[in-house]
Amino acid sequence: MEKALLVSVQLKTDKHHWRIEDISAELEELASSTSVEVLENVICICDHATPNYLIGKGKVEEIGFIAHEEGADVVIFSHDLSGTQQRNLEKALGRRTIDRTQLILDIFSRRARSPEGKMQVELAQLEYLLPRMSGKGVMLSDLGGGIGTRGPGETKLELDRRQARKKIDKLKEDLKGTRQHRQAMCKKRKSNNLPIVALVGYTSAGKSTLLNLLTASTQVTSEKLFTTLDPLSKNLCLPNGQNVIVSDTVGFLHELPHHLIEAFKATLEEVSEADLLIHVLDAADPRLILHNQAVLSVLEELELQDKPVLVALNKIDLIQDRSWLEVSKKEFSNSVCLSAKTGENLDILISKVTDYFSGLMLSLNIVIPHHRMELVDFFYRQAKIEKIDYLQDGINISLVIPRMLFSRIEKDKDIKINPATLAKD
Ligand SMILES: Nc1nc2c(ncn2[C@@H]2O[C@H](COP(=O)(O)OP(=O)(O)OP(=O)(O)O)[C@@H](O)[C@H]2O)c(=O)[nH]1
Ligand SMILES: [Mg+2]
Repeated sequence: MEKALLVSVQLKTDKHHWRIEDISAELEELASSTSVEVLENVICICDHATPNYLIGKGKVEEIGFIAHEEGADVVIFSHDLSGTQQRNLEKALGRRTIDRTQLILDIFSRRARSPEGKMQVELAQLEYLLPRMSGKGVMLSDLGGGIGTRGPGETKLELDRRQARKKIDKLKEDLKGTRQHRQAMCKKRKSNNLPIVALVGYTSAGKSTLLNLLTASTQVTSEKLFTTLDPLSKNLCLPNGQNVIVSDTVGFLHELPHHLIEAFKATLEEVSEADLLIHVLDAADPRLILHNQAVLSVLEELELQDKPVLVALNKIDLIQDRSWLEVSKKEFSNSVCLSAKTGENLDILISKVTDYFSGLMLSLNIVIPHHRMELVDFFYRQAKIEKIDYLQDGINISLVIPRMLFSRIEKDKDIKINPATLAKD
């Protein structure tokens, strides 16, 4: 296992408001989510970035000394480095030096499972690396392998600039194809008229655990960051009989590297189609407010800030002082405190989701002819049937349907809607 020396950097000029303790804690979590052994985490607070080394020369020497003493194979910076800074640091420290983006890309390359996920990660890696390859076209394998030099599925990224550009074009082309396929799938679900609820939130907030609990599925969960890269959608039947699709998504992160935002915009299409977002927050994490801000800004970047949101303040089983929850509940309007692990208050979440969608429901009485029996099946799947009578001149059904289904019913010439039930609504 590679031995890593971490360097957590806070610049007074940084735009975010993360304290150095939070920056260094997150860097450790990220590093532990890949396969390195963390030796030490050096803290570095500077006024501003220097063009050659990011941090001051004296600090670089100190880090070089520690790296040597402890036998580090790689040095990982919490801050993004320019190509020049990275090359200079590597020379000065005498070992491979990578930045936060490379670390995150490394985690993503390990986790990507679906062909699309792999392509997206590889594209993001190449786009990140291209401007950093030297003019002659240094083979990446010259870096000696290890963290940050591997493509998805453990393949080595062995390319010169020209090849990298070609590969980027090819990946973009291939991704277009898979994207069209996914859009078609998404449209199909939409045409089924099933509302979509998307679980969004900071990485490790408990989205997949909540999906598993809600829909009795077996999505992989772990304390490591970015466990889920491939979105998964499952059916959930609400207590009022209505079916909805619940979608798990890739976790967000503060200052999510630009390349990844671009790469995962497509994966997050599911979120853009969603009728309701459940924002899962780890309420037991001291960085709760920072995580919330980070998620809101990613949503904004994806232009999804106007979607209706229900906040799930998760992991309350870990919170001893419950009075604190009242405070955070005030902070987050339309929220539910729950535990996806123990199931506490899951019923409240479900009833909030149900309430949300029942506002969008319509009660109707209709008559359909006997030769359209397939409609009965359809309504059993898509609506809640309250009463059904098989009469001589047709099947009389009282049912509650999602409002968005109404236009489809209205268009069907065979379905007769009892006007009295319409007037009532
Ligand atoms: N104690 C406790 N642990 C929880 C709860 N919900 C989730 N966890 C744990 O938190 C860790 C992360 O959970 P996941 O469901 O994988 O989180 P996620 O949001 O899907 O994370 P990514 O896929 O990495 O974005 C796992 O170790 C879970 O067991 C909870 O309510 N209480
Ligand atoms: Mg997950």
